[in-house]
Amino acid sequence: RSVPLTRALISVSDKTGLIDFARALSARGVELLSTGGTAKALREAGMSVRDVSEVTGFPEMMDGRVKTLHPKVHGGLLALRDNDEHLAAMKEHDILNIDLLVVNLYPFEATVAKGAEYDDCIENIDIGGPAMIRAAAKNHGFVATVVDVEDYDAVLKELDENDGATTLPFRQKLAQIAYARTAAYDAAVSTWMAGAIGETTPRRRAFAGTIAQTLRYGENPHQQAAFYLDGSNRPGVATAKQLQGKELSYNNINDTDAAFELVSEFGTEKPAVAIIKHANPCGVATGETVIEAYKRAFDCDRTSAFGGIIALNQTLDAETAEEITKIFSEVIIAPKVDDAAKEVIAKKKNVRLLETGGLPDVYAPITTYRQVAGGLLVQDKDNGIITLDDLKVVTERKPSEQELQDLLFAWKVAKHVKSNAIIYVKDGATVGVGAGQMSRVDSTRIAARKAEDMMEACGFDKTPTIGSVVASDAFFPFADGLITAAEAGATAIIQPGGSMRDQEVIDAANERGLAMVFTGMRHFRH
Ligand code: 93A
Repeated sequence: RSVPLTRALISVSDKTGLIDFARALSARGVELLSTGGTAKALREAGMSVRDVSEVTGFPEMMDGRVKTLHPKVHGGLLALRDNDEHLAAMKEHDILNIDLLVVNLYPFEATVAKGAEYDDCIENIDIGGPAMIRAAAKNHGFVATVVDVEDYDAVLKELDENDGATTLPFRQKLAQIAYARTAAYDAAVSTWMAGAIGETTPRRRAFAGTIAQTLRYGENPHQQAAFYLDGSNRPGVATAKQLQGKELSYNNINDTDAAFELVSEFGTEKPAVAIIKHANPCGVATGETVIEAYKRAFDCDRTSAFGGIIALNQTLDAETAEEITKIFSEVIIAPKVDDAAKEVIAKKKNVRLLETGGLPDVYAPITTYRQVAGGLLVQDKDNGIITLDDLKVVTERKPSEQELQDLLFAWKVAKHVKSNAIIYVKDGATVGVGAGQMSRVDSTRIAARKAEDMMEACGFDKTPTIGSVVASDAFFPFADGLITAAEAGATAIIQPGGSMRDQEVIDAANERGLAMVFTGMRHFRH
């Protein structure tokens, strides 16, 4: 069904491309109706346009809160052009048909993103715009709805190909886009409000996203993919400035996020570095200097670090950049990169370098989503914190001061490792990471074996796990995992506790002189 385009209502906050588009519509004989600011812009460009207020017979009022909310507008958008009663109502009430609606909404997401005050955000919730969009999109049998500047050209093309009319498939496509926009808009409002009033229950949250980038492909080259921003402006891969290198891929974004979220756990008190492969850390370390932290993280698993993603919690300096670029890395992300470091990295054209401007508040309430067939799993982000006071010593021997510090370090890392997660740590650096195994004892073995490999590769005089501490993301169901850790040289263990066989595990620790603490909290990550 083709509908000739005779009249358009244009009401846009983002006036990009407006003049050219409106002029092209005018040139095709389309009458233009507009709201205040839009009409003004069009008149200034020398176009003739009718004010919506003239059509409705009502002035725009209440600071513009009421501009288009009027039966003359909504009747013109909603009337079925093939329904005699609708046509009679139009005639009786002097309602003009509107065949094209061009609206882009008050910039709510941008207002939130720039950190505006509560009242300013509220004022930027568009009411009339979404109402018109929903009305026009519902009536796509007759009305075309444009909500995106990027679709202006497609409208002109459609008109040219159809003798000044729009076709039903075209209007359907636009209607689908229109509802996606109003849904995302309201989700953004709801998400912002949740944050503004401190509502952390994820039960009634909607996904809000605006597209940031169409990705070349997804996890694999045969999958299509895109990257959406949630509007929270959280420092990290989504908001970082890319200083150099190729476009980020789907996997890069996923891994870079894992890396930066992990390293952000360490604040900025002491330099920390995390190296990530396939969303799991293959080395995490603190150090007195950034380069020291990097070297120690690298030594955890030099083999896996190749082609990894490196995250820093502090400024990347030239010395560290030199060290990092000795091997190939996919991405480097840091709060800041100093000029000398930029020059060093510039020599490696393929390395993607990201600057975030800061660290996120890692304990801010955030909702996470995971799709399952036929549904969506929604939960609070794992923001569990364990401090010294929460630890319960369950063995005869108490951990030493150094062991305690390392246990807490290992526990922090464990939260970011896929289950079953086992992390060996010594002096503020991981020395073995066992991730993603179906059996906990396998994770314990793998991490220890990798550490042995590193003894040879790095020329250490003994296996790095000797004298280390171990974190387990969930309880040891049997003593075998703990025994394996003890055999690898571990001296202390941190784990949630809560197994039916806790006593067996505690006995095994005592027999071997290990110290063990329970957290009472687990960190599954799947
Ligand atoms: O405050 S509103 O929710 N009330 C309305 O009745 C209304 N009608 C259109 N905002 C309203 N609009 C919005 O005004 C449009 O969605 C558009 O973003 C903006 C355009 O205003 P102007 O033409 O004055 O620049």
